Amino acid sequence: MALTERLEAIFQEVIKRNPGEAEFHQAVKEVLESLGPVLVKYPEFAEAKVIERICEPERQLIFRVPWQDDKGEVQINRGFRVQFNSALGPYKGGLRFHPSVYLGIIKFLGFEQIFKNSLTGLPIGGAKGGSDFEPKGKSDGEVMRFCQSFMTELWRIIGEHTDVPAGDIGVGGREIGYLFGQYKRLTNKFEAGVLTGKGLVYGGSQVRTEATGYGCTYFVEEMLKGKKNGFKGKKVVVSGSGNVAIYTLEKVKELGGKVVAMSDSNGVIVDEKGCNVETVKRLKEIERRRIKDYCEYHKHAKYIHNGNIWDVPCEVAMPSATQNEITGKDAKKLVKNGCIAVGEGANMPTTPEGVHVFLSAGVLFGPGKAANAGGVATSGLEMQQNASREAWGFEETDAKLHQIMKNVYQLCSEAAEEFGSPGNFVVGANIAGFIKVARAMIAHGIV
Ligand code: NDP
Ligand code: 2IT
Repeated sequence: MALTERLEAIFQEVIKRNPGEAEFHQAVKEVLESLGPVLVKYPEFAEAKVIERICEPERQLIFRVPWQDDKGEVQINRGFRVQFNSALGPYKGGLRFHPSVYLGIIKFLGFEQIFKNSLTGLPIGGAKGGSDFEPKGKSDGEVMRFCQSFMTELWRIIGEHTDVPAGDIGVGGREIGYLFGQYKRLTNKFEAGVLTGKGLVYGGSQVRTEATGYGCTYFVEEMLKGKKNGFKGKKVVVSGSGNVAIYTLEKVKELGGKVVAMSDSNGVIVDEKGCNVETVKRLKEIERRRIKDYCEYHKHAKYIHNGNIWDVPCEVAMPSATQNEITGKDAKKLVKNGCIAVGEGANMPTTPEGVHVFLSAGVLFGPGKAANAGGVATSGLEMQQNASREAWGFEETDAKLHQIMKNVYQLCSEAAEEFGSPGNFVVGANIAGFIKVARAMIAHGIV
């Protein structure tokens, strides 16, 4: 979609002010492309320069993270926290540890987080952080020392009412534990609500581990239901084999679908009988091994080194690894092979060309900021439990997550309809997420 003159000018300014941050530019452009009709209906948003303000993070911290490896050698990484928007509540969003991390990645994730968090209906603002640290191949001791050093800077700007980090790529239960331990030590406070994704024994919430994958599957189920369809008997491809992918696999299977392929950054496994949940969990969550090793336990499965997972035919695609993993070419291939629905478990996994291919072909397309909102939503539920010193049961928490995902779908669907793009959940998610934040920002005055 073309941008109106005003939105184009805003976008050009964003490029100028944030040179070299391609992923951030991409995420901003996608949102701005949806906002034309919003500015027509609400000229007060333009007048108060809400969009210009929303594109500028409220605060950005970049810091040195020195640590010592097992050989005693000093290592230096770079840490980030971008506190993007606090109109709806304390800054909230994950930490990513991956060698590809730089400011542009953290800003794209933080920007998307604003609208995603708004869609959950919970009182949380948007943020993201992380480091170019590579956790793969590191010992527990190295990861712990890194996390302690990272928190030794980060603790100054976070807090249960200020900014509440959680996990993302490379940051799971182990890392959150080390980060929490160091925060507690530095502040001399057991402030459970400062981080989410904690272990169940020290203030974590049931279902947080499962939440993003379960939530994404619930979202796709809603899209399919809208077409009088469902997961039953569907072939599904889930990229990645980390936290989001594993619990997508588990829930898809529960709903009667069959996940025939998964991956990691080295290759793809294809199991036409349906990927085995227990094997993937053991390999990835406990033993921290590669997806290729799946074939040791399931001899009929195939491993394709450096394969392209989107070549595997499926009816539902659930990209759950990383940004820009589905290109325009991949999307065409998926459509040709009979794909009818896409649920983005990852953040921005489809390139703009890919999104265009899916939408033009009438594929049901659940964009990340809606489809993967279940993770942060359950983080919001963890914050509620911490604030009231309660611990809800699994079923109760899962029911709340399920209801939130239905609401997110409804919000996207209604906004798409109201603003003239029925069935386009990209437009729906951007508009519904934006309007609430914009109203709060206007209420707060020029801040
Ligand atoms: P994990 O670290 O648990 O798993 C990431 C998976 O994706 C691994 O299989 C990894 O393979 C693969 N992957 C990561 N980067 C790349 C890359 N550059 N190229 C190919 N494969 C890659 O992370 P999560 O499952 O938590 O996150 C996956 C996605 O979901 C991310 O986009 C994240 O932002 C998003 N997300 C996560 C949420 C959460 O609650 N955890 C919530 C909402 C969204 P390898 O091991 O080889 O690196
Ligand atoms: O992208 C995301 O929404 C997350 N990584 C989860 C953030 C959170 O605060 O739970």
